Amino acid sequence: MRVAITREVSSGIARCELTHMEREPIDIGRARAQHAEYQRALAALGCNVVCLPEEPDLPDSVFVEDVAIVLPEIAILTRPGAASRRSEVESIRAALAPHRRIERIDPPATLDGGDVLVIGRTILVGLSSRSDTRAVEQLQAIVAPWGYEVAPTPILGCLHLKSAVTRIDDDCLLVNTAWVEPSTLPAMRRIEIDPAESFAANALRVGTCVIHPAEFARTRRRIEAEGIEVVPVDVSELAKAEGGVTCCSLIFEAE
Ligand code: CIR
Repeated sequence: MRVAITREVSSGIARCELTHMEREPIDIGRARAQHAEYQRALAALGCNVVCLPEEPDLPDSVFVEDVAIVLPEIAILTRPGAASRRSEVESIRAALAPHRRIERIDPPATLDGGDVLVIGRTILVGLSSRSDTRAVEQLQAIVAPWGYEVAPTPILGCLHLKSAVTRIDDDCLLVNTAWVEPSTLPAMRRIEIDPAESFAANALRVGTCVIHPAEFARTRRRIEAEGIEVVPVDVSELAKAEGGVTCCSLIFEAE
């Protein structure tokens, strides 16, 4: 069974963290409707969606990806780089506990799941304003028993590694080369985003399809031209909180 953990959009989302974006009014009703559509897309792609209740006092809590890394063998709770997000961790621990043995990143290290990209036995970790080398060292020690190598990866000008690069097929990355230097990535087939669509590298692979923000039609055509099926979802309101499609779910296989 494929599980997708999500969380309702917080009524406090207007107070979200912003790093590279100007604050714009967020229409909460629209954000919730888009989030519901996103969850329907996950369900249509075979996910058993487990939606956690709203956390009014945790503005960014819809972005569950940042709080945990779920590997087939173990789950690792992160210590988010933004102090305002650290209380998001406990309810995610409870949601993951039935499915995985759980470890955690300890202070003073910080790590956001948005900086973590797993490619086979390589775990890339973006060195961002949220994730540091102490977290890289801790993560390496936690995952070493299963043969994973953690690779710190510099990024420039974006929030998270997965703002700059995501995996869209077994052998293919979707990349914004303005935000990550391709030579620091594993040698794989690469599709570059359309340069007019800076935020288009964040795609969510589910099975053989990818969920991708509907507004990035040029990049979508590039992905489809490579024979990959795209499910466009409008997440424009959540994007005002600096979130993309990967950050709204934690997807893993469970018994
Ligand atoms: C934050 O700054 O933490 C949130 N406003 C956005 C987090 C987006 N998460 C992600 O891309 N993984």
